[in-house]
Amino acid sequence: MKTALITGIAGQDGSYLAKLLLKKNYKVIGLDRRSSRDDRWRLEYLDIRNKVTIEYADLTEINSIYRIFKKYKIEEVYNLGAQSFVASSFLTPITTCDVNALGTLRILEVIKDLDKSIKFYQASSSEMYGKVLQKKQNEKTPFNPISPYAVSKLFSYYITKNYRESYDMFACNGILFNHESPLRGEEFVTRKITTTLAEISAGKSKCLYLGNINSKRDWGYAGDYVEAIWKILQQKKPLDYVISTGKTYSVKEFVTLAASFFGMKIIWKGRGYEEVGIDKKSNRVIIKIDKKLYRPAEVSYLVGDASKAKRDLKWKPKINLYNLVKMMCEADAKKYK
Ligand code: NDP
Ligand code: GDR
Repeated sequence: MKTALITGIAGQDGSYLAKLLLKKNYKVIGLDRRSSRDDRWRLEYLDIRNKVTIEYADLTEINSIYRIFKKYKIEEVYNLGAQSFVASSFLTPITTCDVNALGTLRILEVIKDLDKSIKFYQASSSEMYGKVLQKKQNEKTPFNPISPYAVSKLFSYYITKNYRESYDMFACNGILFNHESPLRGEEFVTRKITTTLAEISAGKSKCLYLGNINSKRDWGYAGDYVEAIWKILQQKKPLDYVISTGKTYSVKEFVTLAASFFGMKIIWKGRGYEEVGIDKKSNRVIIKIDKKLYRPAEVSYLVGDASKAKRDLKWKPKINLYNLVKMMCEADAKKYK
């Protein structure tokens, strides 16, 4: 039985990955920080709350990380813990970098010090491409980050590569494009859309306020993406991989599709901040733009080329956007049935 450590186990990806590793007969240790709220709802949703071992620690405190590595014979580390909300990184750039950039370095230092045979996975992000320099982004595309979050992730990307090359460590980056699920945090746009439309449809809310609805993203399903994460650490050589669907859609297209699952047909009228979405059946404005939800710098277009993952990992996404949105809308609608 292998032992794996997942940082950020209470998050969306941490929970799905824990479920996958348990299925593969791993002993799963989860690094989680203490919270006054019970934030283990995702582990409960997947029915694995009592099947993983939770250790309290914080990525900003190296001693707490050391303690876990000394207590268990860890063989694989999946570093998923992060301040993961891009918009917040403009408000708390220093904390974001402490957790997302230095947090990675702290783990790598502990591994280098204790046992260099431990395999390490870093959760890198398509946000690192930022204001994109190539139409479809792959492992060779130059990075051009435009948020504190993206800069913090770029540090981690390079420090992971640097430890691999300098110390012969099995350290890899997965450059994952956006991936969603019913377990996605409600602050991210997809889940904000599906939860608010469920509320509107149940008469609990009147309007969905959004920022830049023309942004385009390559959205996949988190359950598919954690399989790729695991596969990256099972290869013979430590390498970096782009994980994506290869298709891109605007936030507006996501809203229109999600609304259809609630029996609404959206007609878009106006331009810029004045643009609204009207539900044709009720003839009510149910989508409005809120200027405050725009970011100081906007990543307006992302689409990934995962050919390398397809070739080496034999990985491809199983769930398309239609089925992903359907799954999320059905899960959120259930609350009001
Ligand atoms: P989530 O925000 O759902 O999960 C992140 C987890 O990290 C949370 O459980 C959070 O804990 C924990 N965390 C935050 N700060 C600390 C800290 N100081 N010490 C220890 N743990 C901490 O993110 P996802 O599951 O969606 O993403 C997983 C990783 O993948 C992240 O690193 C993210 O940046 C990256 N990524 C995600 C993509 C996506 O589309 N989902 C795409 C590309 C990369 P708490 O609950 O207490 O806040
Ligand atoms: P992103 O995800 O920034 O791509 O980062 P998010 O869902 O927050 O935004 C996607 C796009 O939608 C636009 N948008 C809004 N976003 C939010 N959150 N709320 C709104 O009301 C809104 N209106 C429009 C945004 O401007 C953006 O263009 C996610 C995170 O999971 C990161 O951790 C990860 O690294 C990247 O995906 C890949």
